[in-house]
Amino acid sequence: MSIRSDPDVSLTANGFDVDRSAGRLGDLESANDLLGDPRALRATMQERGYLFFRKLIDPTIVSEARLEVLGKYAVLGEIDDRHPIDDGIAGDGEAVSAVNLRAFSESIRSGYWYRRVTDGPEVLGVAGDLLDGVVQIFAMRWPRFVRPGEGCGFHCDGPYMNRGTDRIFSAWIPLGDVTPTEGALMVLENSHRSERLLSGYLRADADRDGLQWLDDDPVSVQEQYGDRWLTADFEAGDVLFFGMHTLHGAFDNRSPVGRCRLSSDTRYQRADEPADPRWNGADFEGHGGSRVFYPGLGRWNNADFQDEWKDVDDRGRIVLREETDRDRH
Ligand SMILES: O=C(O)CCC(=O)C(=O)O
Repeated sequence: MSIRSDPDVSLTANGFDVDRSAGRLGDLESANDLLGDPRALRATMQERGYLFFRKLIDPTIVSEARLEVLGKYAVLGEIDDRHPIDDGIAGDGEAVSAVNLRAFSESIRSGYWYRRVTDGPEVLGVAGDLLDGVVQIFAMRWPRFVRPGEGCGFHCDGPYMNRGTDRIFSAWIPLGDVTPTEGALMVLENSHRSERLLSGYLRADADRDGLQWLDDDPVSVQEQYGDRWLTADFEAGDVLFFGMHTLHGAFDNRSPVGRCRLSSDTRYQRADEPADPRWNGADFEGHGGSRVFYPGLGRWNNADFQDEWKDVDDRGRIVLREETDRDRH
């Protein structure tokens, strides 16, 4: 494949090596030539299970969003501002346990430039073409700050999003350049056609059925559900859309310079179809309880590393769970 990732830094996902050979790892194919042709966009999404656009959004808009978000993480010490903030170099995160994480997380999701990216005409336009009607974005938005050493398990979005309709598309948007060694997204080619997923996992409801990540091992996932892993050297302005049945995850962030990966995932559906109450409405319920979306910080060696949602008290401050046997190993 053509990714620029440093050949000396091995690519891993969830700590497992990812095989770089041509039969195992390939490039996402650009769909830029289909922009403005809704029928072709729909047909190609059905065929590929994803649509990848280079520079769908003006990179200067994405850069504004990046600075807006990283500046807020710097306040928590999560970014080391002895380097330029835009470099996204990880800090010690000392303030995380002391602040109101609920208010912090809301401030990221409601930021002007962040919303300009996720709710802008470029992304809504493609979503509208894909869904052939007026679309709305899910009220919940998932900005992700992924520190060196962190990643994301393999899953499909369907079981997490489908209590309203299953006609939903996710958009994964890098907020800045993101190479595979820095934790780029990876989608499994042809997984959206996997009978095995369609007849089992994809019928589940993540919350009612207590789903964990489907798997951690990129090779075993590949052998069971699809073909090559597909990825890219993502650049500011790029957008990757995929459907609820497309299996995906992320490379571990192994940045040799300690750079954090910043990205966003958001979901879009038709405005005239029922919406999943977990993520929609004024006071959406999420995964229940008093929790805040704040993935990562595995070095705290806490069960929350397995979980992207942190328990918080009534002032929004993190409540760490008891360390479990599993965390210790
Ligand atoms: O960015 C990531 O690490 C995971 C994103 C994801 O799972 C999604 O977009 O559904």
